Amino acid sequence: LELESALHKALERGELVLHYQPKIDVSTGTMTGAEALMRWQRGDQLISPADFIPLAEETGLIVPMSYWALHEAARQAHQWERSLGMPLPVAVNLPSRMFLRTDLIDSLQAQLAELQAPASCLQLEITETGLMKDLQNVMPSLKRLNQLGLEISIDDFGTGYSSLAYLTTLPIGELKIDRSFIRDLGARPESVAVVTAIIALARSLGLRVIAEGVETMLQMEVLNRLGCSVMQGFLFSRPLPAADLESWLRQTV
Ligand code: G
Ligand code: G
Ligand code: MN
Ligand code: NA
Repeated sequence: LELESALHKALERGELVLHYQPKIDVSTGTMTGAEALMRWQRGDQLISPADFIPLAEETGLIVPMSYWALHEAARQAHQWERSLGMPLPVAVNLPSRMFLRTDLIDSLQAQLAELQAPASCLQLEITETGLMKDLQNVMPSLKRLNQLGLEISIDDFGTGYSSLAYLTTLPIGELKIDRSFIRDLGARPESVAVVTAIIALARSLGLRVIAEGVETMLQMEVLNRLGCSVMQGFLFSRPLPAADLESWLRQTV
């Protein structure tokens, strides 16, 4: 209960921050976007979302926190688009319950209008498990978001028992291969098989594919050889504060 009220205050006081992890296309050496990952700056402590997102979900605080994250990510993406002279979409992680809210579309539209930002500056990540748990109810919302111009990405793909038949009807743009398969790429032939299958699936459905959790050159090379050139992971950069990502970008890409 103490943590709950502290988290509530954190949101009001602006103690939540977004860090950004770049998505890299290794075939062109360019940054194609970034994923926003939330942290709680509590005094001089930086608290991981693993330690407060579950509580936020339980208490419903995740709703205002998600709206805050969407606004902040859109603001930052729009600023990068103007300062870098190219679109740099920022992906926000949303729990499936956000897609069930009747106010999601209107709120997003209002936020984008206020920022004068295009819908394409945001990408929305929903986990495969969250999506499949509530597919029928989430679907109309995905359709409207897609019509608005927001790309949907399925996070942790390969862990959540997707109905492949449904996948063909979903208005999604990207599959994000779960980190567990990337981690074992050099060691387990089974992981190579799963990753190969996901890449083929994405290709045949006309979806983009990205690998997350890339930590080694070997993983990068295997992925690139298998046909997945867009990647995210500690090999390239940890999630960074916006200003640090800008310095990283100037030095690296
Ligand atoms: O960045 P890190 O590895 O610490 O994130 C841990 C977990 O918290 C990941 O599963 C990530 O998806 C989740 N997470 C990070 N930021 C957000 C957020 O803004 N909203 C939600 N719902 N989850 C987040
Ligand atoms: O659940 P989601 O996929 O959104 O979680 C992203 C989480 O993965 C973040 O907490 C981020 O810090 C973490 N992450 C990003 N890149 C790597 C990586 O290369 N290795 C590991 N172990 N974690 C990573
Ligand atoms: Mn994610
Ligand atoms: Na993930």
